[in-house]
Amino acid sequence: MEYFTNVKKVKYEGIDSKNPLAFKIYNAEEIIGGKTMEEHLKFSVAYWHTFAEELTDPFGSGTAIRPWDNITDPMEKAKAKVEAAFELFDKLNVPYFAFHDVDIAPEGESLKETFENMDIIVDLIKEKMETSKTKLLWNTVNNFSHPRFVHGAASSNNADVFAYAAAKVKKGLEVGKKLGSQSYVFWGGREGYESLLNTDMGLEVDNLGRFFHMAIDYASKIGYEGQFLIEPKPKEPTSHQYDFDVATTHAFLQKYNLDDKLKFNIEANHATLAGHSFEHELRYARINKMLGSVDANQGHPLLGWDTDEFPSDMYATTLAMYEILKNGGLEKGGLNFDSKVRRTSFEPEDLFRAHIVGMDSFALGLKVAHKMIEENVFENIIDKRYKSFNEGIGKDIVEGNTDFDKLTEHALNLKEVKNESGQLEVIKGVLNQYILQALSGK
Ligand code: XUL
Ligand code: CO
Repeated sequence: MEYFTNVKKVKYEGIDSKNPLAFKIYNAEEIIGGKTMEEHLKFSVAYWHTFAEELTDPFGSGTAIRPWDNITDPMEKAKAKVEAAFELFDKLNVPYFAFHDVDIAPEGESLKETFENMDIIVDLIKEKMETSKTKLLWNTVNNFSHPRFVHGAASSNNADVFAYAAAKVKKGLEVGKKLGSQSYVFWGGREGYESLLNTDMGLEVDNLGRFFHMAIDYASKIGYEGQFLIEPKPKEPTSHQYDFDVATTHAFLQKYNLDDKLKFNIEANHATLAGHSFEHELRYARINKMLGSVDANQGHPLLGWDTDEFPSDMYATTLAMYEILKNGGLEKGGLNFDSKVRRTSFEPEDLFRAHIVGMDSFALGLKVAHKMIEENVFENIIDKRYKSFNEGIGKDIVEGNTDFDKLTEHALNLKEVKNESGQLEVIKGVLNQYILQALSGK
């Protein structure tokens, strides 16, 4: 059965196309620097936003119109969504998808029944994957929505909840192994606190560390080979999440000897909620060799919450692709659209239109970033700006051949301290030029 009857296979029509159901820039087979766009970008559809999202907001109920709306039995609905999902993956020609356990199968009366429901749907997904090009980028479990997780999961005050969360992650790793997920993601959900007045922060954070170690041990026990990823987010739903941002989470991973076992899954809107730019979080992870994957979206500049918009800001996608290319790609990660259509974009076709804009925006970012790296644009600017560290006293500093006595002697002998302009406006103009050139097909 066909679910999205108004959409045919989406094609690349080029920059002058006015068809909202065609790619303007993303041309999967086009070679950029020896790899196809598809290989560079590794796009992934998020099952939750695409097949489980009803488009509610804090002030209103769901508006989404979906082809499976009239199916009432939860398991039948879940099966229909799998069929619809693989149709969408095929029509959009996306190589990956990602899900939480509860996105794909309904929870049962007991944990046992929940696992049984999941087994049925996982078997169906496995069967669909056999004839589809689309692979599982990552899977995770939702240890935050159900009321049992009201006080958290691995950082809950209730040990039974800790055990329940562990059982779900154990199952998630088994599912990941069965479907060959490239990575397994931990997003903290409610791993944080509402108030310090009733919180044993030391115990909660230690328990989180214990939880990760047990998950890693179980993965090696069953031979799961995916990359573990942790996804920082500063707040929401808690007022403070323990995995606040990359720097905070890096310190947590180092403290609990986990920094060689996990990498980061970085989400644009989480970066901005933390008061950082997307590229800041990517850079921080990259320079620490911890950049694993990306949740591609963007926030609304005027709203203070996680709006998860589809990415359309070409500056952000260019600077993100710069970091990703400098990282040598994302290995077992990819660009997962943790993005949802606006509540006002409620038609089923909007799911396609929105992914197309996101894919085109990142394809443009890839083109621009690749050309700028090939021509050493930022590298030349930065090399020149730091040239004082290549000789004389600067070289002594970076090589560890000096001390405060020698530095003071150097400073006392200086006739004047000369600085040069950083020319940031010129640099932004150069970035504009590269974006405009890429848009005009140069
Ligand atoms: C929540 C969020 C999650 C994670 C996976 O803000 O980003 O969807 O990506 O649990
Ligand atoms: Co995310």
